[in-house]
Amino acid sequence: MSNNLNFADKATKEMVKRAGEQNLPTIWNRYEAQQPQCGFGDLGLCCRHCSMGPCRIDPFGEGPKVGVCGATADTIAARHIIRMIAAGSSAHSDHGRDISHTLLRIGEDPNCDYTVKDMNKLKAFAAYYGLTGDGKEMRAFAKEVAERVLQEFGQQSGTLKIAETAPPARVKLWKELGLMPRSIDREVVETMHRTHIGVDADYKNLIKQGMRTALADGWGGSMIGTDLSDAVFGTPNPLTTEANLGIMKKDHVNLIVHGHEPTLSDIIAVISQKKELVDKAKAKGAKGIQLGGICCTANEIMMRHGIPLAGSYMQQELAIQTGVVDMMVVDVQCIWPGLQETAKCFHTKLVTTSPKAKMPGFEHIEFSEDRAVAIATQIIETAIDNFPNRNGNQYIPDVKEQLVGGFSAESAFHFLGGKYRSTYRPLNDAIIGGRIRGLAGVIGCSNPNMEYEEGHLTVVKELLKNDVLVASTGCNSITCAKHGLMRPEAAFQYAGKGLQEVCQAVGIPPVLHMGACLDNSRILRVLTNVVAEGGLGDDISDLPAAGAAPEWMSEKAVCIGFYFVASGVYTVIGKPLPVMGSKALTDYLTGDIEKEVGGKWVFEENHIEAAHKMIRHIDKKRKALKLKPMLYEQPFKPEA
Ligand code: SF4
Ligand code: MSK
Repeated sequence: MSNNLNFADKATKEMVKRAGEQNLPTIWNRYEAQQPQCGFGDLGLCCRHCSMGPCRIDPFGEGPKVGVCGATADTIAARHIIRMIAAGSSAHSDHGRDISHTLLRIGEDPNCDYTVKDMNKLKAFAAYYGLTGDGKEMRAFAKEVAERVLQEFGQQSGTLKIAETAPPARVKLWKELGLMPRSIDREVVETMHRTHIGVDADYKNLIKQGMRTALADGWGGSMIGTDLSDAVFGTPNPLTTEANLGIMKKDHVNLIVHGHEPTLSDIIAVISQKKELVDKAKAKGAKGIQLGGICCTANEIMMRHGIPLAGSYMQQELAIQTGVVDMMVVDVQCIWPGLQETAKCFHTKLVTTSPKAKMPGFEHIEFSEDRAVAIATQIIETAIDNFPNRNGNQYIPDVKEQLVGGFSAESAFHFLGGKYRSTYRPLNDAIIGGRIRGLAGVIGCSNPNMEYEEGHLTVVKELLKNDVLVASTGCNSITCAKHGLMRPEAAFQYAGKGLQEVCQAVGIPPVLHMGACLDNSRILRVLTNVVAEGGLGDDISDLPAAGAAPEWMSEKAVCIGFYFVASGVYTVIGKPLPVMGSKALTDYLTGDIEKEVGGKWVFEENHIEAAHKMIRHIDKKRKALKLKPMLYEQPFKPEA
């Protein structure tokens, strides 16, 4: 086994130890079995875009410096990274498209199981498109908005309307640079076209298209997905719940939802405590039904229903290895096909539900929105029926932690504005006055290539200590929740004095859970609202703010990073992007790109140094804005 097994999380530590004793498969074993991984791939120097290849570039020795077609390391690495962006943008944007279709169904089908739960949010969203809904009843309005927003995906002229909600200075810059996304699907298609053999070979021109494709996600597909999810399922408001494997109950039917899209899991959350279903569970010998979530489906239903978080990305098979998961039902993204090998050793039923994601060894119960309640009921009943099939190999780690989660761009700062006033003024004043040093978005996955959660926890704690308020999404949120960083009292334990005062005054934790990885668009909104509130510059790139994904792994994370960079954010990741085989491309992404878009990439594998680089950047922006010195002494004082 790898020596990366020093887990900060006691539940994971216990379960991985048990897995070793029982010879159960884990992600860490599979990672170990892949070593050494391909160095060409790691550096971005392999290409298989045509059958004259595959080609690889020798970065050090006397081997070839170009592919069969003559493509250089710069071209190959740039083409590869923007294909990663296209995949990430597609994943988020397809999710956003599906939610748009749910809204359309609400508009067209009088018997639809969904409704618009937050009409104010829908109206605010519709206003971006000049739609008021005046005189229209709910369904007609839902249809009108859905039809308009669906044009954003496939329109043949103009640019994305929703991207114009970025700060005006940013929109102007994008227009000058030719970065305004034209339509969501078009940018992805054009990226695939340009990276076909014999098309675009200029690395900067490729990256420009990559950024436009990423912006089509962050300020397009993801933002539409987040806003319409809020309209349909409800805009989150802070609530209290629990996180980690210890949320499961031995005497209950445990049903784990996993993936990203909340359309099915939201209905499961709504109906799972219906008397008929609970009675059925009791008839099978259980005391009730316990829902829990993994990955971003977990974040979605935690934010809106308080359903506890069972674990993050890296804990998906460990949940099954407790022996008490009667069903794991999955939708799309971040689900390991390898779960089937674990499930073979237990009674757990694995169920796929999306026609886009079938997996060997999983039962398929296809979800369809026109029968949402009926299918969700069938799924819960199947989980209940499986309860008596448990075998003796059961162990739930007695580890869980409380959290306050469910902050949206509206609710987080409604809080900061006080009970009756929704305004960003107090937040801006706290930054201007030196109580809060700056803002950080810390987000993203975990990866077996580094010590699990060490990156997230080190970066976040170092930022808090230095009075940086942290907004979190995705699996970083689950990690922060599991480690007690999302309890309001956490400010007293981890935050500097200035941040403590702000958290205490408004009753928020120092790390704000802002949702799933789709919901990084909420962080874009927060930054936009801070700019609009005034006093901190005209653009996102003026703000004392930075972003980090210390343990990233997915193509979505690459896309998210690029849309933050293209929005003007200093963006730090742990393991470098697979571009290091091209010095020119690496230098550009971590250097000169900042002169063009105001943001850049930083690769930093030392997590303390990663946090310090973010703070140095925050200080540089504070200085440029001529803000007051910090009110209280700061532990990290960058050299002058
Ligand atoms: Fe090789 Fe060029 Fe084909 Fe890529 S596109 S596989 S570098 S010949
Ligand atoms: S689930 S993309 S591991 S954050 Fe969104 Fe977590 Fe990353 Fe998947």
